[in-house]
Amino acid sequence: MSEREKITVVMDQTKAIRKQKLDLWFRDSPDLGRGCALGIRIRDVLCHYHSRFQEIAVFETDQMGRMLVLDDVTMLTESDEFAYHEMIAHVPMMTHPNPSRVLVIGGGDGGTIREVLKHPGVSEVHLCEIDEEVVAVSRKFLPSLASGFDDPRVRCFYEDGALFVKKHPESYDVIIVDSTDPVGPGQVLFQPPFYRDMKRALTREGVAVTQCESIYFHPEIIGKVAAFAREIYPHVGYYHTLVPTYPSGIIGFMSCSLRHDPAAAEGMEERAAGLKDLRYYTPAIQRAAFTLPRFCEAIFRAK
Ligand code: SPD
Repeated sequence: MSEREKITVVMDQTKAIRKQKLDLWFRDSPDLGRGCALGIRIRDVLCHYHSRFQEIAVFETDQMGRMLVLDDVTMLTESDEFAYHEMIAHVPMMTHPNPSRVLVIGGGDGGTIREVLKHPGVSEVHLCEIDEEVVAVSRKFLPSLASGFDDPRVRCFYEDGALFVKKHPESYDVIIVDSTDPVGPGQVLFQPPFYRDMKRALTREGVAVTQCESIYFHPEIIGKVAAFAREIYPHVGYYHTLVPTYPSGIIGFMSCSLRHDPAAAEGMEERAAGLKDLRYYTPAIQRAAFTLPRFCEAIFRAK
């Protein structure tokens, strides 16, 4: 049976489930959530199948809009994705004084690209996503996220992100790693060699930002990444955003900058005034997001 035929079978099964009008709940994987898992009520299964790389599902939730799930892990819901995508994109974009060439690794749903394209100086955005199917699913079921894929400045590469950065020295002003969690193939994106390769792929005033989990559930990961990142980059900081449908309701990012301090970048107010349709990001939030609670400061600074 071909991949496409298998998808059709699964779609038929999900249609049968719909007809039964069951009380369906999606429960996030508890593996990376200290045994806690958020439940979200599902109204409909819009798509569910295995790509070459992972299990992909899109649900219509009861009250949180559509939801993208990869390998049982919540990637986004339409109701709160803005808080994640605005913060992963605008913080590095504002830290660099004039970002033009941008690389997004992962992020096949398109939410990060949508935000990057709001910056008028951007000339090229490269998306390196290992799984072409994530882009296809997003185009079909999540049009409010996928709007940037048709922009002429965007070019998609369906490759391994860790190998891609190695091949592009001194190429990008900003690199954004919008990855899944450090399990399976995503693990290399949380390791020192990848951080060193990203540094080589940045231009002189370059800024890289990586998805770096929750201060409540993943202190070991954050502490480990911060420790090796500080040996590679002159300015390293950890900042967070509030996303109710992620485990613990909070998710953070490691910011690695070659020249500029993201908590003290200049000219942000004027540039932010020109960005359309912001719902979460403000320059004041950018500065404040780097201020960590006492217990987290200790994790971040630990060797
Ligand atoms: N624990 C899940 C983290 C998921 C982060 N990436 C989400 C992709 C949204 N563009």
